[in-house]
Amino acid sequence: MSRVAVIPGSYDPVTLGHLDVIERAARIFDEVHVVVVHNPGKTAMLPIAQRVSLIEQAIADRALPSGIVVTGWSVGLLVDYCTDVGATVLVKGIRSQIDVAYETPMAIVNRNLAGVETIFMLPDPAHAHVSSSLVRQVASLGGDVAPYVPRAVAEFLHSFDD
Ligand code: COD
Repeated sequence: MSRVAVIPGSYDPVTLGHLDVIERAARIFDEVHVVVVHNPGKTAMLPIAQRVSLIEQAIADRALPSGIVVTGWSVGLLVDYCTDVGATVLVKGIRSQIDVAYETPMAIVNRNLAGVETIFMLPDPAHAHVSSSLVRQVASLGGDVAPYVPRAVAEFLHSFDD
């Protein structure tokens, strides 16, 4: 039986921290679904289709392991997507106690709803300070985001510079 995991996020935009978690999960699981979800608690910068496209470009550029699927999901519970694709595990990157506090109730609810377990993965210390919101802020103020994001995202964001 193949082991399938889902790695959900806003990915607005995808960062080197996200990619590190995706790459390491793809070495553990046979199939990894990177699922772009609208987070109602956040004001989105990019449409979901654009976020999906940037993740696909970043994965192609880095020659990540095979078995990675990238898609958007906006039609119901995330665990419904998991059930549809036969995933029994969600993978979440954990940078701090704040992430633990945010993710723990969702992990329990997702297990109660559909028996889907959540695995917390620690970040590469090199990227532990990186977040999409930091990238959005630096980009909006005209700073260089290249140290924090894959090349495709840096090029996309800098294409709006004067
Ligand atoms: N290093 C490692 N991990 C990182 C880094 C980094 N530098 N940056 C972010 N991460 C992790 C985050 O901790 C998170 O686990 C993941 O990457 C995605 O992060 P974001 O910021 O792109 O996405 P979020 O936090 O806005 O995504 C929230 C979800 C959409 C995943 C969440 O709201 C969710 O699971 N929604 C499901 C809706 C649902 O079904 N709800 C009902 C049951 S709870």
